[in-house]
Amino acid sequence: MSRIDDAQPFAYEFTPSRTAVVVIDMQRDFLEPGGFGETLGNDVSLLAPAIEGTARLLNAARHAGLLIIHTRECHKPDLSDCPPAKRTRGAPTLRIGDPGPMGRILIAGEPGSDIIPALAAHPGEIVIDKPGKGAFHATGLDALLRSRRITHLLFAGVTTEVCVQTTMREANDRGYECLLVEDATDSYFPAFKQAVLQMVRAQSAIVGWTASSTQIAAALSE
Ligand code: TIU
Repeated sequence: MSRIDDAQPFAYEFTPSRTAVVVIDMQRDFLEPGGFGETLGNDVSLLAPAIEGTARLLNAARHAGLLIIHTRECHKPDLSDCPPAKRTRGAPTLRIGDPGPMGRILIAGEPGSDIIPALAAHPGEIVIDKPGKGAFHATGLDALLRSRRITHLLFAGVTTEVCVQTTMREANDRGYECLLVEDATDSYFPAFKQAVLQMVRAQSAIVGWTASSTQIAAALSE
C-alpha cells in the first residue's frame, strides 16, 4: 500500500498494482501551434508547463510498474464518430477534418493527433483513441480497467476543465478512486485549472484528490 499523507483534501492510499496512470490527450493538436486548440482561438503555450510534471509522473509510474494509459481525442477520417454539433459549433479558423499544417484537424492517424514526442507512449503502454471529451464515452476503457482489476486512477493531461475533468467525473461515477496530478495538467484558462483543483477536492473529495507529481513519485519510491 502506498500513501500520500499530504494529498488534498486528505491522505490518498493506493495499491500500485491496482492503480493506473491516465494521461489525457497530450497531443500535438492541443499543445502545438496549427492544431485544434489554436483553431479554437487559444494560446497553446499555456499548456507547456504540464509537460514536465507529466514526464515526472510517467517516469515514477514506469519504475513502479503501474499500468499506463494514454488517450487521444480524435475522429475517424470519415467523421462518422464526430457529431455535427461538435464540428459545426462556433467559428473556429479550421474545423475538425479540415486540412491544417499538421494534417487534418483532430483526425486519427494525422501528425496532429500524435502524442507530443516528449511524452510518447512506451512499448506495451495502452493508447486509446476517443471521440468525446470523456475517455469512457464510446471506448473500451472501463472494461479494460476492470479486466486489470484497477481501482485507483492518477490523472494527467489537457485540458484540465474539458477532457481531464470530464473523464475524472466519469471515472468517479464508475467507482474509481481518482487523483488529479496538479502539475501534470493545464488549461488554456489558468483560472479554470485552479477552479477544477478546488472543485475536485471540495466537499470531502466529492470527485477525488489532488497531489503533485513529486508527492506521487515519493510515495511510489517508499
Ligand atoms: N478545447 C479544450 O480545452 N479541450 C478540448 O477540446 N479537448 C481536451 O481537453 N482534450
